[in-house]
Amino acid sequence: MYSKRFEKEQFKADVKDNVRTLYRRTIDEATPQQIFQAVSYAVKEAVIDDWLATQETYKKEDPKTVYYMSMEFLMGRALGNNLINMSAYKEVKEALDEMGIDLNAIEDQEPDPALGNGGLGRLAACFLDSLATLGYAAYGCGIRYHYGMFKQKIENGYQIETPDNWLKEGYPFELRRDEYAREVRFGGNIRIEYDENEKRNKFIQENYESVLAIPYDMPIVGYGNHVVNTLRIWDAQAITEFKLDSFDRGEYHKAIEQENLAKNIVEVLYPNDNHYAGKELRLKQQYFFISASLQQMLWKYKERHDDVRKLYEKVAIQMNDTHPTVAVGELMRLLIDEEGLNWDEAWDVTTKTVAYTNHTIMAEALEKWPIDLFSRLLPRVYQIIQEIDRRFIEKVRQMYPGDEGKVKRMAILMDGQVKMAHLAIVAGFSVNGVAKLHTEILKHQELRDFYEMMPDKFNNKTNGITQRRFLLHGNQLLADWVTSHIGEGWITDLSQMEKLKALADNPKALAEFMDIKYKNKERLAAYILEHNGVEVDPRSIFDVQVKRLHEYKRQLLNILHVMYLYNQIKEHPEMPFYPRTFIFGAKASAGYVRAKQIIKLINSVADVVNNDRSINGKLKIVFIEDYRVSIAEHIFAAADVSEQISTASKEASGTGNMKFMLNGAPTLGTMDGANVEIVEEVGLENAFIFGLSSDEVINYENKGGYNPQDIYFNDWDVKRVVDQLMDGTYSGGDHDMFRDLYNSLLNTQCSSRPDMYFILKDFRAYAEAQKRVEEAYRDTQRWAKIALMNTASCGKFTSDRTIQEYVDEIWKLDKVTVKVEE
Ligand code: 26Q
Repeated sequence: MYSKRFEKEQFKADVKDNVRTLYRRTIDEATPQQIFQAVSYAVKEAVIDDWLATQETYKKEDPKTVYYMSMEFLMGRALGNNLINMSAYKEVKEALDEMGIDLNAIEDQEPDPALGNGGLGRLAACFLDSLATLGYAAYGCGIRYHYGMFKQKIENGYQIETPDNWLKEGYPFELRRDEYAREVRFGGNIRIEYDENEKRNKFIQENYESVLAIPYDMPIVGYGNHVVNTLRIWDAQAITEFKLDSFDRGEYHKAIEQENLAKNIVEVLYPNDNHYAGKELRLKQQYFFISASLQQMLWKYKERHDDVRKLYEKVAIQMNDTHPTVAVGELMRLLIDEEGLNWDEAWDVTTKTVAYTNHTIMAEALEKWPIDLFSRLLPRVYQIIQEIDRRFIEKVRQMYPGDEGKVKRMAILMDGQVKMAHLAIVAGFSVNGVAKLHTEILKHQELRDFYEMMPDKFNNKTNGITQRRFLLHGNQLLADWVTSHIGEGWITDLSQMEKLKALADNPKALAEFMDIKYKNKERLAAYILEHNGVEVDPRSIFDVQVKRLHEYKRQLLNILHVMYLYNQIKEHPEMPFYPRTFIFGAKASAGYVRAKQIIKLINSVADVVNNDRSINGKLKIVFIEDYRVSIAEHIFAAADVSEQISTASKEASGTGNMKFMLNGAPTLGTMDGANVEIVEEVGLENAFIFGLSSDEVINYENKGGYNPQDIYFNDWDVKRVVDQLMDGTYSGGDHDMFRDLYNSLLNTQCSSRPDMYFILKDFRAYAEAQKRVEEAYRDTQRWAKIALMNTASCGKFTSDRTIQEYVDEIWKLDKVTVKVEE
């Protein structure tokens, strides 16, 4: 559009050149992967100009910078997104067309960089997109896992994990920066030595192991503004070259150990989502990237400023959940031990620099590290945390004399554990939840003591998503249609979507809108036919639940309801029933047995139902293998119904819900997380809400739960589907295959609280809400209006809005404009 660099003939020549220099081949001889690499290098070339210009501007203007610290960045593919954000997608598509190359096929050659699990990691990626697009100086800091989120295969209905070797072919959009390598030290002991010159104690780490952290930079391209920020992910390398001529046994062993440490530390992303596992290697990963990032940050700050006491004027550090919270101790260590500040000075800087985002109230997700492990691995950081804790408890006792309950509940070090959330709250100048309801629950339930003591820290930042990836790239048909009606302002100002409301009663516009949905459904149907061998009818209702598999997200409720519908159809073949396609996509953490059983159940039900000719294809069930960002973009575009059915109070926010809404799929859901705010925006008449409220759930929980037998014995439809878990209907006669799921719903002996997630309790309400969906869908006009109203009302849920709030209320960044010659 505006860029000379994507002038067609030049671009074509560049691609040919790249194929030649990279592979010594002509374009006709090149494989699709080689063409992908050649195209990507041509794009990277253009990106680098803006990248340099941006860094130049930052140097000149010295804006305040945010460091977004996260163990996860679920970026998804970069090629298409970079082209979109450089406004070069259509030019490049044309150029490649003229060479007989299909850009979509080339995009498909890129592995999904999946350096994250789910919501939290994808949120980080959306935030980076918005930060660059809004023109704020930002670094994402994370880990260059050699293996990202595992690839999921479904074999015989079961999930099989295979390694995700995303770096196998070489990743064209990263840049190794050896010149910025840093040393990170683990273990050993601390010797205290009095320094006569400085008149203070020095803390010297001895007998430690160390690794070299090497940064790789990835460009984060802002939309249409020439801003290119940096995602800096750290790789590890052994610090001493392995000396084979060393005959010193001690050194020899140490060399091997350090070699192993370096090899292991960045090997693989832990696939737990919303679940804490106290693995030593995980803590090493955390400290590794935090120490390297903070050293780098301080070094950069000191390049231009001589007083680290004023660090907070130029730097904000956001901790994405507690995973990077060791940053509190490490920043204190660097300020005291390396920069020579005294405790009070260092504490002042730290507590004005770091801020914390909480993403969950699930107890099993809270990080609590065993003190013996923590202090052995990070002896000096542990000393510092002890002192933070001592001073904090002193303050609690001052404020609440005699209330030792408070001390026990609020201490950072308690019962042999380091409670990372407490550390993050005590040190952070801001503590935020990720949706209104979630923040309220934090303030008044989970973190009540902290909220009472320091209410000013607490604030809400409702999550958002980037419309550039999830509409402009993922749903080009709808994006073009929206632009044809309201112009392209929505791309950087999603509130403009509101203008579409003028079309809500315009039959022609509604027909166009639904026609686009239909085309997207055809695209997904073709994918399903190819990958699942299942034929689905694009005229059926596409009812979709895609997200990580977790009991609280209640995929089990969904599939039990499908079983119920199947029973209904079989029993009343004449009953009017609008054809439905239930689409699932979900990875279960490798060690989460019950989640894996639910995947098996979904596939088993699919097998029976999809092959039952007697129901005339009224019901189809599809499990999309290896759900990930790239396929997600197509799924959202094709969805009619967005399943957001978590047990109320459990889903902190959800962000998939927003992606569905953007693409015109109404929410079928509980009043949980950001669903509450979605309903606020779109209106109850354009959503399908059911089930217990979060207050009701919390009340039951406080009473020790409810008795699912009351429902089981009183609702025969419920009893029937629950019994079908045990009677062999979906297991080829095997009565044990789903016994554990059955027990989880009913049996007090088998789980502390049967039906912990209120599946049976909410079943009837869910079935009724589904009935309302069917009714609404039958009325084509009415449905089209509901769908359109969802797209038209999604303005609030852009991550641009979220980031602007973080900037205004937490980070206080300066806006930057990058000028380049066109
Ligand atoms: C912790 C310790 C050890 C190993 C793994 C973990 C771990 C890893 C990932 C704990 C939690 C996570 C991920 C949490 C997550 O994705 N939370 C989701 O965050 C989204 C963005 O705010 C919300 O929309 C979702 O509601 C929330 O579930």
